[in-house]
Amino acid sequence: KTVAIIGCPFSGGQSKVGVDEGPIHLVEAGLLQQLAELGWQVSFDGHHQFEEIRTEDDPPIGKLKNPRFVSNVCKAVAHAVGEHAKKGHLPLTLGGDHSLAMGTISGTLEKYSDACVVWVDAHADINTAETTDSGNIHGMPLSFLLGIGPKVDEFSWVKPLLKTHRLVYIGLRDVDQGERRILKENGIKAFSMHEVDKYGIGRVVEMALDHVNPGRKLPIHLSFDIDALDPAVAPSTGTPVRGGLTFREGHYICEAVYETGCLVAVDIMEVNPSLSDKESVKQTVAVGCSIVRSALGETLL
Ligand code: DIR
Ligand code: MN
Ligand code: MN
Ligand code: MN
Repeated sequence: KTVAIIGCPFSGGQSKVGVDEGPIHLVEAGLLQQLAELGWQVSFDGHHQFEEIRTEDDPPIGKLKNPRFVSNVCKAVAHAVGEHAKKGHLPLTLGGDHSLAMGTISGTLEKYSDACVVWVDAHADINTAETTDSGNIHGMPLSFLLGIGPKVDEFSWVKPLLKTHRLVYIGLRDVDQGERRILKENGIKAFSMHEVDKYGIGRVVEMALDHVNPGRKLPIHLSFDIDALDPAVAPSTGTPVRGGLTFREGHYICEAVYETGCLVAVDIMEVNPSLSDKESVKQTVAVGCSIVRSALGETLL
């Protein structure tokens, strides 16, 4: 079994500097050796260099910020993920901001057209070019993947191959009005922190998987935004929201997804080492590594 590391130092999908340093810190913290110790063959040929495909002039399209740069980067990432997946490797994408998931999930769907997505996040990341307040594309990747909202020429390469019933959320607690409407109108299943409190994480993960993957036969793409975790657990991230997943709840989700045997791709996103003090950064990077280890089979016993 081979895990292909796709390091994506990219921050163009949101406005805070530093999230592009996330993948560098995760690798420097020893993530690759840790995965090797779990028995994985680790393939890594260096972080992607996206500056080369930055467009000179990238004015907003409507409200969308850095649209050409985000599009070019995600297209390159889709290709990288797709190629690794076709070799039978498990692509592990290190972000970078969550707009990158437009690329990673497109890549996964190239190889596994029936893949489902488990999206772990404080946010729904399903705004459209119309509903977005911020214009930050990291709040929008799912609308493009699902084909919801107005078409944007620049993103025409993103095929709307993801079906609403193949997407499930865990951890939501900061969902915009427009996003609430989209979730409702499209019948998209979401387990917010309210459901985590009500049912406990064990039942929530079981219900989430029953929804997107009833027979546990479909490939699973796990997209994990570190801000799903409580800010006390993972403080160094661009848009922290209190009332998040505990350390164990976050790890449990990953362990349970790994146990299905269906996992084909993982994203770990939004670790921003330039936010908050040195200890907090160290803690957040360490949690990012351990979340990934749980998703790739680390057990407690
Ligand atoms: C907000 C924040 N919903 C937006 N989204 C974030 O900008 O669309 N996603 N922070 O991770
Ligand atoms: Mn590679
Ligand atoms: Mn996100
Ligand atoms: Mn988020």
